Amino acid sequence: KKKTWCWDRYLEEQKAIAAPVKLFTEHQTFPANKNGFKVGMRLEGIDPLHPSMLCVLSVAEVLGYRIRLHFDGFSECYDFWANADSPDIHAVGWCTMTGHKLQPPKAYMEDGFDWESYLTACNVQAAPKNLFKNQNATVTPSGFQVGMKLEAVDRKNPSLVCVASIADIVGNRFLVHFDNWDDTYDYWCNASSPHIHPVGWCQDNGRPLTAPQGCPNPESFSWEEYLEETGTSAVPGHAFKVVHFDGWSRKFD
Ligand code: MLZ
Repeated sequence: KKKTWCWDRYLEEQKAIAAPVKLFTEHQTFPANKNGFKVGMRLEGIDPLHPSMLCVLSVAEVLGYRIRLHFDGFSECYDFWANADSPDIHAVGWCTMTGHKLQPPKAYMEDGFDWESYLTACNVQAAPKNLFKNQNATVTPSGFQVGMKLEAVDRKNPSLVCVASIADIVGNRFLVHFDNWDDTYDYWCNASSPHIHPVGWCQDNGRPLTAPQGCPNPESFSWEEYLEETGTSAVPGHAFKVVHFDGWSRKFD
């Protein structure tokens, strides 16, 4: 007969100890730390599968410091979990304020969407502004500008370092987009991310660089020609923060 699995016996068998609760942040402690979000509240947030898009979301479930977010008008299968202090979520009106396009609920795609009439029509509340943390990081990472080029790890295919662009900047984070690929490969990161490198890094380190999709001669891709053709510039080397890992380090100009 199969015994039911339990932590106490498992730890004993493995001669292991549980990581002490005090090592965890309040965000990871469950379920003691409540957050102020309530089911039904509306907000704006980044679609994890399309990180370039900001969408109309509602709080579908609250569990400790976590909230389940739902895309208004879409199937529940796209719901996702976020921490209450996630930098990926914003109060109603944030897109208008920052000049971002807001993806409306499905039924509103053709017609105009505006928050005020939507909230009234649905008889729902916007999540209060004071619930949004991490919204004050207005220090833009110096040296990074939208449109600048860099070399970045494709996090879905981590063996590839590819030609990429800065597609958006919010607070201290920016959106890495891969040239001529769709936005499902995009990701948000900051200047000290280990996944990003300045133009020329692959060459300097004897690593292959993946050219933009559809590049006629990917083998003979040249940054110099590409920057010239596209009328763009490279993110300056000094913008990248040097990151040291155990056993290796890298240095930039
Ligand atoms: N095998 C994958 C690679 C995609 C690489 C994209 N890098 C941004 C494909 O061809 O879909």
